[in-house]
Amino acid sequence: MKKHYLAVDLGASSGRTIVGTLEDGKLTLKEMNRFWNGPTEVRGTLLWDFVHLFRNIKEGIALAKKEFGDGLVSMGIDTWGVDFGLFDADGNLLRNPVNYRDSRTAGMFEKVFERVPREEVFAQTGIQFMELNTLYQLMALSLEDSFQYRSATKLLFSPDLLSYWLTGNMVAERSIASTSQFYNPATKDWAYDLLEKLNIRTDLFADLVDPGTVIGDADGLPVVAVGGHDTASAFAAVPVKKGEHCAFLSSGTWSLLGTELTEPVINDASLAANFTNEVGVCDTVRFLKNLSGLWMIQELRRGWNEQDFDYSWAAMEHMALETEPFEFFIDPSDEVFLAPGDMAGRIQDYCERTGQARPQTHAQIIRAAYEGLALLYASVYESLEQLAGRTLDTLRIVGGGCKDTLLDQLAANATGRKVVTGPTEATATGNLIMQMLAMGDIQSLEEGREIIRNSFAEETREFEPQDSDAWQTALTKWRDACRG
Ligand code: LRH
Repeated sequence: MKKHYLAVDLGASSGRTIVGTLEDGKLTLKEMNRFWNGPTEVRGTLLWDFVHLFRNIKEGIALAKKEFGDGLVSMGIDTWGVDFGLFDADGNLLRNPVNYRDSRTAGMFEKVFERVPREEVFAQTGIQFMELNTLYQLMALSLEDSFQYRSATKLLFSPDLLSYWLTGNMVAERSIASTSQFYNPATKDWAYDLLEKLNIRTDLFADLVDPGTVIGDADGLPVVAVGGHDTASAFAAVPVKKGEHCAFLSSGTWSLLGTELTEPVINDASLAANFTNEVGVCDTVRFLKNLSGLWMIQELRRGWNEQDFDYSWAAMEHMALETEPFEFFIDPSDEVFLAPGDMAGRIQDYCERTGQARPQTHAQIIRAAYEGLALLYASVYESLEQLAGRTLDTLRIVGGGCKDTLLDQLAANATGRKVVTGPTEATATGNLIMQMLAMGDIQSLEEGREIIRNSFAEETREFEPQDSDAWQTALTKWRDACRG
C-alpha cells in the first residue's frame, strides 16, 4: 500500500514542499512547490518574511491534498537553525523574525563572556561559538530592552513557529532548540543557569519535545515535529548502516562537517577546536563543525550576474578547472565573508591582507573559493578524527551541494578520503523518515536509512582521492596563509 508524507523544507535561500511516497520499502519524491526565501533589509535590519513562507506552505499542503487526498498521512517542517519569533500573550507574532546574518549580534561575544566565561558557556551547552547563535541574538535584545522583548510571552524557533501557525500548539522541538546555545544536552533542558547569569529571560520557552512527536493537526493533517533543524534532518538521511563509522558532510549554503555519536564530546579540546554537539533525531548527537559552504560561491555568482555576466554553475566550475591550482589561499569561514555583499572584492582584499598577491581574474577568485573550502574540510577532518577518537575512512556528502562534482572531487583530494555522495534531497528525506517513525510506519532510524539506501542508489557517486601529495603541501601553505 502506498503512503504519502509531506515535507516542508526551508533553507536560507529557498523553500519547498515535497511529497514522499513510500511503497514496498522504497521512497519516491515529488516536489509540490518551490519558493524564494531570504532576508529583506528594512531600516537597517535584515528581516525574514514568515507570512510569505506560510502562504507557500499552505499552497503546498493544498496541492498535496489535491493530488494525494486521504493517502496523505502527515506533514513536518524543517528549517535553517538559530532564528526565532517572539509572540505576545494573545499568540500574535510581535515582529518579523530577524535574519541570523543581521549585524545586531556584533560585539555580543564580549558582552556574554564578560558575565559568563567562554569555557562555562561551552560546558553548559557544548555548542560552537558563532555570533549568529540565538544566545547572542537574545543577548542583543535583552541589552536593547526593547518593547518587543519586554512584552513577549513566548519564543518559538522557525519550524516551531510555522507549526504553531498550522496547529495552534506551541512546542520547542529539541534539535532546533539545541542550535540556540542555551540548551543543555546533559540535563536535556534549557541552560537556565547560563541564562540567569546573563540576565536573559527564561520564561519565554515552550515545552521541549523530541523529534518524532505529533504537535497537532493542520485541518486534520497531523503535523509532526521532525528533526526541525534542517541539519538534524540531513544527518538522519545519511544512509549509513548501524555501526558504520564515517564522516558526514551536509553540503549546501553551509557545510556541516562532522559525525554521528551517541554522547556529546564536551572537553577542552572540542572547545579549543570550536566544535559543536547538536541534538539529532533518535537520541543521536551531531558532533560537527559549522562551516561556510557554497555561500561564498553563490554570492560570487549573484554579484557577477548582477553585473550582467550571466554565469551558470557549470561555467563557474569550468573556469575554476581551467586556471592554475594553489595560487591563492583563503579561509571561507573567516567572518569577513559572512554577510551578503561584494564577495569578489572581499576575496581579493583577504589575499592582500594575508600577504598574498591579489587575484585578478574571475577564474582565480572562483578557484581560490573552491580550494579554500576543500582545504578547510581537510583541516577540520583532522580535528574531527582526533576529537571523536576514531578514524573515519569515508566522507559521505549529502544535500544539494553534492551535485557540485568539482567540490566532491576536491573534498576527496584534500581530505585524502573516499567520498560517497547522496541523497541530494537529504533534508527533505530525513524529515520524511521522522514522520514515518512518528506515524508508526517504520520502527527505527536504521529502517529509515535502509529505505533511503534502497531508494536513491542511482544518486550515489564515489570519488577517490587524487594528487594527495600536492594537496598535503597546499594544506600547509593554506595554514600558513590563513591561520599563520
Ligand atoms: C544550515 C543551518 C546550519 C546553521 C545555519 C544557521 O541550513 O541550519 O546548521 O544552523 O543554518
